[in-house]
Amino acid sequence: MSLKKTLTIAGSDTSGGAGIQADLKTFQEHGTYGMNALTVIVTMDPNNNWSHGVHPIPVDTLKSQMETAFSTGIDALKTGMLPTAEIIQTAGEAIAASGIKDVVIDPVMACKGEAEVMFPENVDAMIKYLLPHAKVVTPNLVEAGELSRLGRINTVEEMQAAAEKIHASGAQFVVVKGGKQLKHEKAADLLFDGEKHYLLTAPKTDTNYNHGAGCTFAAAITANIANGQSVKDAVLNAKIFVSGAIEHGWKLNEYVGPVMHGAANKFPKTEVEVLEL
Ligand code: PXL
Repeated sequence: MSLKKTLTIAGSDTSGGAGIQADLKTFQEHGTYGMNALTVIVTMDPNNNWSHGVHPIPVDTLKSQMETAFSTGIDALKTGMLPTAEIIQTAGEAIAASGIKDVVIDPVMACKGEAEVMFPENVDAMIKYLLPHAKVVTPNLVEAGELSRLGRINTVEEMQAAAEKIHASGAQFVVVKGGKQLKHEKAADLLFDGEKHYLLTAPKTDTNYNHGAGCTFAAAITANIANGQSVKDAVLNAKIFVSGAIEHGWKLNEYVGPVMHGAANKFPKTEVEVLEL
């Protein structure tokens, strides 16, 4: 028996909830074979409020990892935290040269709870080197505002406008995640396929234990596509998966509560509604 091969080009979250840890756990839950090319190691200081240390991996080491992984014949890949413009360019060029089409870009710009340091050159590099190769891109509201150059996004209408601009930069499908900031009675995400907009809604979970939700969502989309689902089904099923993970989020310590990555496969499934706008 063989398995679909899924790759994450992303950072290590030493605390285990986000980054490659979330991706590999999520790949496993979806029955795909997970591999990774590491871009950065993120540590957390227990003596200084869990503040994050960011330790990029040398570009040549990243290139060697991607060469290893690509040589095996990857079915689908995702990207996560790419800490510098040089690493974004390196990853984007390698993905383009690989010819892999099922590419999910999670345009991570900052970790939740950390000051939102936005390096303008990273945003420029994502637009130039990643979006043209994205089958799916999954920005949150802040990231969608940056990638679309529209600035602050607060409403579903603004999510639609941002999705259209990001699509025009080359991403085939755009998923704008409403998250907690969106003023909506449901947990709402927008899917734009280049023609139609769909709003995906699930009941809101009142929790702070949602660390790693974005990575888990994008990894589930990647695995679903590798398993042969259409992008629309992949996104819908990934939302069901991540909603379960968030509902069962838990307290790791006084600083962080990760999602429970495998919850959707253990507990009753969350209902997600799809509305064409
Ligand atoms: O949640 C965004 C994220 C992605 N990747 C890595 C992280 C984080 C946040 O902590 O550490 C490696």
